[in-house]
Amino acid sequence: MRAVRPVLVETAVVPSNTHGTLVNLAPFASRPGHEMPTLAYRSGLAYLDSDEQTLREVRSTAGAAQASDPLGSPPAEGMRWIAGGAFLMGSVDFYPEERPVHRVAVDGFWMDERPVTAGEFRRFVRDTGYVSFCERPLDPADYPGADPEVLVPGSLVFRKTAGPVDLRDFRNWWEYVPGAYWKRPEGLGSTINGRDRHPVVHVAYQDAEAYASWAGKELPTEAEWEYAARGGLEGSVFAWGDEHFPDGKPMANSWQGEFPWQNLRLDGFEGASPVGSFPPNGYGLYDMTGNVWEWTTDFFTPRHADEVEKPCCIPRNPRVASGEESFAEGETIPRRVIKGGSHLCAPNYCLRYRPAARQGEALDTSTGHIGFRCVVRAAV
Ligand SMILES: [Ca+2]
Ligand SMILES: [Cu+2]
Repeated sequence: MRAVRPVLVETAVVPSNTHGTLVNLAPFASRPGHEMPTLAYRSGLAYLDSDEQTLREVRSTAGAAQASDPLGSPPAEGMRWIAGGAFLMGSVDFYPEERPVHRVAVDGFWMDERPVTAGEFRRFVRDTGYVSFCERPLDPADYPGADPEVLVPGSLVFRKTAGPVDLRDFRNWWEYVPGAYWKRPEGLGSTINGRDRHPVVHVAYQDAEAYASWAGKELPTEAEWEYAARGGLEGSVFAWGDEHFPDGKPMANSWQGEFPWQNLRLDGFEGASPVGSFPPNGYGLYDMTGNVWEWTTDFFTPRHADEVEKPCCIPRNPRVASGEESFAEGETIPRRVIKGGSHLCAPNYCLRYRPAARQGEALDTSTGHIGFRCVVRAAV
């Protein structure tokens, strides 16, 4: 595996995109980015960004990943052994919530090579009769002041706009669609026919958990997810290195063009793509970035833990188990971390198809671009 030097971008630029122009990163530090709508907007609450924080920049090197043998054969088909090791988690070059860079160690684990697909989720539902979160009626008590009309089962569906819109208001492109759920991704009348190999979407956190436990698996922590997504490349911008489109080749399903109206599809896909449509990362994992966001078990925090100075004290298998810091301003539903960005992430709006990128997503919220994959931890 080729190691790439960490890019500590002083000049605030990323490698050239396919048009050969440089994308200035300075605006990203202050942009809200791909803020996820949450159900709170039903009650008319304005979404407010937390202020950018002045965060300490920590630059240090992590210990090299220690290779270790997988313990036995894969616990299920389509899983990869990710040998444990230490790595630099986070980034100082993009959004404030990715800071500071700090060393973290994780033990080895098995990870799904691909996001869970709609076909796999269908098997789970057939086997268990599971009713997903967004198919269930909503309790008006949980949404004080909400219009009863929107308190019907449904999910958030992306609608491409006819032209440029105000990027500060996600309601310009997200629509709450009654009847939308994993099997009807665009609402009544839509189906997943022909999309069995697409990642399952419109899954809330508890749906991902329910699937994982049915499969005898678990959801990854944010640290495990990011370590795996980096594929052994220390400090790289993307899961495959530092070039946006190496040799002009798209490496993930993102959005090229001006979001949310102009989708140039240079990667071949207008929306989600069948899992495994792009090359795997250094650990043999597909679609870690782009395509759909993936749930992790950690509660969201507006920033990472500080770097510890002493190597003895590097956090091992860290978890954020308390939701206290996770709330978006003015909201009452805790948020967990989602990773990897999606096919809706575009440089003009949200450059989050990167291992370090992270966002909080409310536990009661599902959308057409969030899915998940599972892990199995080695028995200790
Ligand atoms: Ca695309
Ligand atoms: Cu995004």
